[in-house]
Amino acid sequence: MLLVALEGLGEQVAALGLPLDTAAADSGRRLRREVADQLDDYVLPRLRRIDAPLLAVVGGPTGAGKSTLVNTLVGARVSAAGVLRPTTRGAVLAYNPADSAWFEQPRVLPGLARTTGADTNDPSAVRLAPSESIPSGLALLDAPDIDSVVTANRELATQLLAAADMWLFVTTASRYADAVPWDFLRSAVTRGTAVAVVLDRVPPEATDEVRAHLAAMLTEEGLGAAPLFLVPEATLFDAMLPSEAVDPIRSWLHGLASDASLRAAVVRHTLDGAVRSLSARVFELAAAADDQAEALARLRRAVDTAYDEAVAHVDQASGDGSLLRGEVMARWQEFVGTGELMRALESKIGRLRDRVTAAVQGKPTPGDDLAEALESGVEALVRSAADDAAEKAGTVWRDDPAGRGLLGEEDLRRSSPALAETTARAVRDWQAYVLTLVREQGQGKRMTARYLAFGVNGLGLLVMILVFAHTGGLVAGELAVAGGASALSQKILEAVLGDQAVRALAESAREDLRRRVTGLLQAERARFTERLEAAPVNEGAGAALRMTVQDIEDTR
Ligand SMILES: Nc1nc2c(ncn2[C@@H]2O[C@H](COP(=O)(O)OP(=O)(O)OP(=O)(O)O)[C@@H](O)[C@H]2O)c(=O)[nH]1
Ligand SMILES: [Mg+2]
Repeated sequence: MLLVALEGLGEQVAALGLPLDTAAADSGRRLRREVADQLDDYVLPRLRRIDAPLLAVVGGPTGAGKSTLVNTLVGARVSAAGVLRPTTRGAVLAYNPADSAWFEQPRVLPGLARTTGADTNDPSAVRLAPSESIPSGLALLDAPDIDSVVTANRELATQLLAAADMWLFVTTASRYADAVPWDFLRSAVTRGTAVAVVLDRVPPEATDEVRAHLAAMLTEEGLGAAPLFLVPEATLFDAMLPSEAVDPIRSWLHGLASDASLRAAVVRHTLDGAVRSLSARVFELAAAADDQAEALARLRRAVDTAYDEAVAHVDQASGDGSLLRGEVMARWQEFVGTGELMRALESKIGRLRDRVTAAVQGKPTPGDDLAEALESGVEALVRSAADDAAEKAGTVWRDDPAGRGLLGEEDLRRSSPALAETTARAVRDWQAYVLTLVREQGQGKRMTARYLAFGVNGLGLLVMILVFAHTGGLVAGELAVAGGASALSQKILEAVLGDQAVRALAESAREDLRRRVTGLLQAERARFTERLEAAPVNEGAGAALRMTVQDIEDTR
């Protein structure tokens, strides 16, 4: 049950995306790696083989005498000890031949190859040193120095210590107060790893004083219960200490190895501590995952606000007559003339037809100019709305580290360069669509004199004018002109096509324009949202992690 839950945690952690540069991202990414390593290097393999022999990793600073200690306990030079610092560069594993099935297969330290034979300093391999001097049920692993100037050493030592059921921590009487060993011991406390401490090279006259001092330090760091062994300074023989110098350590190890329940207790202590420390870290990791989801939502909100506003603005401005100004009005007046058109319409159609025929068919026809003026009016409206939105969303993203990370080198504070072109095309397509609508509505009326007088193009322009001023909202001066234009358009269209048809036509034209313009702005918005969607942030990841931890805590 616990194994299943922890395997699930491993999968969740491996799948957790932390792509956004939030405040918690760096620590989150570190935690993600640590949690994954602790699961893969120790917790999961240990749970899968709970009855495997106990693995005691001998760790500590360089020159402390780790290899010398292992050699002495084995009673043979299985690991080179030397004056060159650092000496040990690869792992050496000493175990009873009865336990060879456990250690010769890659169940323990699966990342390291097995070698035998002469001394090797290959950091990617573990050298196997089976020996009858090591009791069955327990293995000793000589590790490189933890504070090494050699990066590979430091990394291997860290990996080996992470895989340990127990640390046999070796330091010397002259160096035990150094900072680095204590950083490591503190991490053992955090991880809940069982620790025993060996203090090497203790001058006999200082034994009591040093023991008291070190014991006090251990207690202060939460390691008061750790067994503490002092090894007196002695002359070495064949790279080994006198056998009796390590008697207390040897008999403690033998006692541990021969007592299955004691061994199990050590494993349980370390496993329990590992799972507990995992839980705490996963909670922190979950907070980092929440942070990602929040940042994503924040960035999305900025984009949505900016572009929703742009859509609303264009929607409003394209219907409230704002477009019926300046150039458009000038072209409109050329197209219909002021007042006369209306009168002509009322007094049948004779003069009107002449006028509009000239307008529509002349070269260059005022109708084309008006269509063009409308096109550039819409284009300018869309572009300024898109520029505005890009400026707003782009600035929020620039000012937010998470957004900045998603933008990379890109600056999205302006609308895309292609927008002018796509807008012009969209407006032309809309105009063509309006003409199609007019043709459809004109079925059966095509031969009427009024229809002929305006032609499809002329009526189409009138529809467009109607669309651009349907919601009111004009200021007084403009109202007279633009409102007049729209009222006139409506009158003419109703006279030609009938009121019902005009209403339907204007509605369809309006809807189609709205759809196209919204589409243009959506494409602009997509420059931002595509980046959000490509970021592998799972919004439920934080909650899922917390649930899994709860599950693990309940099972434990
Ligand atoms: N006199 C004396 N020398 C020792 C003792 N322990 C270790 N040495 C010497 O100290 C040096 C370092 O010992 P090693 O056992 O290689 O130390 P280590 O901790 O394995 O060092 P690295 O492999 O570099 O991490 C060697 O020259 C040993 O001979 C001791 O108790 N007494
Ligand atoms: Mg060594």
